[in-house]
Amino acid sequence: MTRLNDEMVKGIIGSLDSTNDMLISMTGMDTMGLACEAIGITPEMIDLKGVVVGVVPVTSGLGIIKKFSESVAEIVRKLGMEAFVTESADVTGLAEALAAGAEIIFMADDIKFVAINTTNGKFSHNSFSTAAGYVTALKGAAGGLAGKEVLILGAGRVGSIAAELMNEMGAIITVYDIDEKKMRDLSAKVGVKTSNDVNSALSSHLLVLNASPGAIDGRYVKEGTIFSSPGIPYPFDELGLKKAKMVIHDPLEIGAAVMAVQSASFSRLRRST
Ligand code: PYL
Repeated sequence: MTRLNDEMVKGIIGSLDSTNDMLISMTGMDTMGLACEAIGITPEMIDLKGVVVGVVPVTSGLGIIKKFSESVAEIVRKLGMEAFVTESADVTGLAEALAAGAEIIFMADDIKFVAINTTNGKFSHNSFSTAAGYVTALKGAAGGLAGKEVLILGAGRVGSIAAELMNEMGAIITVYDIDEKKMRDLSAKVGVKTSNDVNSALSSHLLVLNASPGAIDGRYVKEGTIFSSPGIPYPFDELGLKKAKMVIHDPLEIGAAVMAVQSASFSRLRRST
């Protein structure tokens, strides 16, 4: 998984409203609606009022990313929950969040980013949430994926989960990854087609889920392509942006919003009367 850095995170808090507007115009769903759809519920089915969320900075590995925890807290607040960032990091921060009675605790090291529901220990992963969020965004933007050709760039954790989710939706999937073995393994597991030429794959697909860290060469982008693109760093050149019909991208918001709703759903789903 590619790691965020201070530069990629610094603008998130100020751009949450424009991300929400982008999602409404491109997918027909706001951030809350998309997060709910991604886990198969409707906003009416969950009561987020009064949910207290603790975000704990973690210093392991390459250390704390400036504003990462504050950005997660703000994403959660925008969904209608209360959120705080703990004063301390690591285990001391975890103890602080638990002592404060947080119902959900977010923590991320360089490998995993989780949202733990402290009422029952169930937790949400960023890999699943990012895949589910961006697949849902693509489905919304494309008006459904059943029977449609979709190209997935990247057979890593997000790309693989996206392949499984879209396979279940009846999409006709081709996957490309620079790592042949990863591509073959995913093809064997999910039964998707593979491509060994990213540029010819790009030039023959109008629906692309980009979950890779690689750049996208605009010369091969098909006119009118819809990109649902969690991949970081931002991969598009000017020509690609000109030819694309839509580019759905954010560095953290969609994944974190799905995590927040999914982890809350482990304790806050309204009993269907
Ligand atoms: C969650 C992001 C999405 C893509 N890559 C993931 C990443 O960058 N993970 C590392 C997050 C480190 C956070 C750091 C902190 O500030 O607490 N440990």
